[in-house]
Amino acid sequence: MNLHSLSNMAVLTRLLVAILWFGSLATVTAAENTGFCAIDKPKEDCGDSVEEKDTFSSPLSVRYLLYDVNPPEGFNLRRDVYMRLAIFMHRIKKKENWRLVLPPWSQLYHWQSSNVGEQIKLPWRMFFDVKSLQKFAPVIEMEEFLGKIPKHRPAIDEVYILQHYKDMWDEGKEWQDRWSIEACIESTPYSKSGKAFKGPFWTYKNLTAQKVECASFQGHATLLKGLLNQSKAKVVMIDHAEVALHDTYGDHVYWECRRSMRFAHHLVEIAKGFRKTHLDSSDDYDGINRPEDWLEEKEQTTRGGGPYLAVHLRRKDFLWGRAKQVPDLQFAAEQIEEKMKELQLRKIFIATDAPKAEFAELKTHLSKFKVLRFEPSPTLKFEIKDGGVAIVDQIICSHAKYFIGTHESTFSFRIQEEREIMGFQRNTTFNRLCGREEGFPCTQPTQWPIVYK
Ligand SMILES: Nc1nc2c(ncn2[C@@H]2O[C@H](COP(=O)(O)OP(=O)(O)OP(=O)(O)O)[C@@H](O)[C@H]2O)c(=O)[nH]1
Ligand SMILES: *[C@@H]1O[C@H](CO)[C@@H](O)[C@H](O)[C@H]1NC(C)=O
Ligand SMILES: *[C@@H]1O[C@H](CO)[C@@H](O)[C@H](O)[C@H]1NC(C)=O
Ligand SMILES: *[C@@H]1O[C@H](CO)[C@@H](O)[C@H](O)[C@H]1NC(C)=O
Repeated sequence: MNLHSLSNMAVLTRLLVAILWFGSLATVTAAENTGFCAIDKPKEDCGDSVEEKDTFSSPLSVRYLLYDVNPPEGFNLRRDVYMRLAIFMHRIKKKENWRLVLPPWSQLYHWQSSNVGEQIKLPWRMFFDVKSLQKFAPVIEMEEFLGKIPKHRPAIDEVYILQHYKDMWDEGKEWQDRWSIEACIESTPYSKSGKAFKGPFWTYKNLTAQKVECASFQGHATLLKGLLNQSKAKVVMIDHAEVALHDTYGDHVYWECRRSMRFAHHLVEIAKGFRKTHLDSSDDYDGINRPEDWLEEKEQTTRGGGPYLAVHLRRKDFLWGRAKQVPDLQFAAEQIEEKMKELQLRKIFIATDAPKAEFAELKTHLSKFKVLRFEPSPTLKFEIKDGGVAIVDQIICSHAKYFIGTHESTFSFRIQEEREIMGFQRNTTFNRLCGREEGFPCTQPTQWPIVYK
């Protein structure tokens, strides 16, 4: 990466990040009112005066749904769990006054950089455009929720830890939607301390809950309605929310929710800068047309894309977790070279969690081509953190003429979805590298086509 553009980019990003941080509270509060608007109504019609008069105990006032996910899950699986709950909230938002509180990002297993400051309690606006999310479901950031709770009570009334039924895998057991409050099957990280329960709570040490119970659960996110109905609590938290399944995977509501998950502007701008400087790519040249507002998106076909091949090369834990389907560097390079010749391209963009030495080795196998990786300056990396770097990688991959992912990586899946939204031809999107044992060619990923209403 050339130094001049790097420092320009760093300055630009610092500015953007500063705006983001200092403007944050105002932005979230202003945006909140749109949370309960019907999507088709003009903004002025939906000022939510109930919320403004809200005292915490008033019966008219809103209820809050908090959630957390199995700790080892990665960022991109967590995005999927968000969708299940957001779609549930979307379905009930006209009838019930819930807010879904966005769980801050804390201590993800894959976020291992040591020189980027503490990676805990990171708000969603560092990664996503929260206003855009709010056009689909009534979501708010954790800090806004925290600002509303009176200090004299435990912040959370009731925690329900979802667990699978013990007999779920029993033979002959028919699948049916069901849930029930039951004894916890496994030990939980919650413990009583005085009158209240302490727990992980996204690393907020001062948060407590009044009640913690386990709920055996088998079914779709909408089944949570029953659980919420039997409770009068104002603040309910669902832990292990990943146990609840998608209502319908891949229908038009799924895709509306997915389209509302626009990335934070500052990350899109960083990716734009990189594409322009290093890959001769911009939406104009590449024939990519994406309205500012996801509500205005329509079905489209893109034949363009940036003049580069993008590869998501997942390494680290996938090397033993998916040993058969993940290629060694030499074999990955062979597959990439073959595709480069076919497509007659000169530049390769690699998104990877590989350490520097592995990337350097890969480059030696591909010396005929220009091989690039997004490497932010220390200052920029400090600001956007591991999560931001990964998103910039995803944005750059999603704009390429041709994309090759890694077998069963949710990181790759999210890129494929992004490309579906932009309307790329499916044979340029649903591709993956083959493991050496499988040989080349190998079974390619299932296609999940985008659906509009
Ligand atoms: N910057 C960057 N980070 C990556 C890349 N691939 C993986 N990572 C990191 O590793 C994490 C992988 O976890 P997920 O996002 O859940 O995706 P996954 O590949 O399905 O991995 P598992 O959750 O472990 O199954 C990402 O969130 C990133 O933090 C990459 O290409 N670039
Ligand atoms: C807990 O601490 C956070 C800061 O870490 C603060 O924003 C919040 O208001 C506190 N909440 C309560 C209930 O004291
Ligand atoms: C939840 O309660 C509401 C009204 O209190 C009722 O209309 C609805 O049918 C209930 N839903 C479930 C799933 O129990
Ligand atoms: C994808 O398929 C279309 C026809 O369905 C074909 O015209 C096009 O060349 C293919 N693209 C690639 C990169 O294979």
